[in-house]
Amino acid sequence: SSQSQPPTTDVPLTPSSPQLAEVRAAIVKLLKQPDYDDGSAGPVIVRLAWHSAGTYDKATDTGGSNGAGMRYEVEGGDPANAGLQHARAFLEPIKRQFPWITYADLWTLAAVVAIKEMGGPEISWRGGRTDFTDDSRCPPRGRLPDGSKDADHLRWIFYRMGFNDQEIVALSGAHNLGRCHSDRSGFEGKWVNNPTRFSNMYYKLLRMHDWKKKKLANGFEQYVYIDKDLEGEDADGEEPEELMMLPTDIALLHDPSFRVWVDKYAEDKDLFFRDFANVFAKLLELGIRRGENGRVINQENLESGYKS
Ligand code: ZEM
Repeated sequence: SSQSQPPTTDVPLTPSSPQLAEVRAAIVKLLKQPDYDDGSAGPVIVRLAWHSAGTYDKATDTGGSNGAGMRYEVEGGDPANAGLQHARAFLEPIKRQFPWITYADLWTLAAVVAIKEMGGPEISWRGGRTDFTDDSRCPPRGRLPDGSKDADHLRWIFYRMGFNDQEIVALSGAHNLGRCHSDRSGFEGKWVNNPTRFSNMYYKLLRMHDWKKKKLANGFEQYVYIDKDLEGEDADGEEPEELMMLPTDIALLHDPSFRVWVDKYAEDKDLFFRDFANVFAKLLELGIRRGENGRVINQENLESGYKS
């Protein structure tokens, strides 16, 4: 049967539980989407999880992945979140099949499963998030990074969440995945040739090429590189692919403290995988308070009658 039984006692808390294994398997199945982008729902799902968590503000202890506030217009309608409705729509059948899992858990778990499926590291994940029942706790707009800005902006945004320079560079390695869409962010193109394969290629390309500033028809400025060997048509008759970097990606290259980590990750894939797994797990836990035995004890969880 396709309908999973709701657990009798509580939401499963550990990824090893049989219920979560079922959800994981269902997520794996839906990742392949031949008619969407580069054939995978993975990248946009990773971005959904990141934007759900990246609203965290350490000083006020607000935002973060608990609540799944992006279902509400006040957060989902933030221009920074344009396009993420596709990721939510991909995951909707899973929510219907496993009604006991919260959106907040599903979005974060799906990203972890997608990264692994795309060849990335195993990332530790813990469940127990609840969903807001109204938009009163949604974070204000404007907390997510702006790709047209510089190193100071990256520090302003990511220090607010509690990350350091090394973690900023490691997190940015997610740009191995997916692409920019001019109708979502205004930027256009992908960072690496195979955007559905998790690797450290992003750092290698960042260092390897002479990135040239390019102004798009919509006025957006990004950096591009066209592989000289691929000019005209290559041996397979494929069009040459123009790769891109955001101004914030290029900032990692030119800031001396960030650059140390770009170099390390370009040269050591295992180190990148380890550091990325750690920092992505940390991202997904921002603002989540857990009591003994791992139970989430955020106020909204207690109010929703979530048993402890
Ligand atoms: Zn991204 N990101 N991001 N990012 N990102 C885009 C796409 C993706 C920044 C940014 O402005 C943009 C992180 C950090 C930062 C992903 C994951 C993560 C796009 C293109 C932009 C403009 C959106 C579009 O047009 O569809 C900036 C400035 C960042 C600061 C460092 C972090 C951290 C991420 C996860 C750990 C992913 C997977 C994508 C590809 C999405 C897709 O639909 O293919």
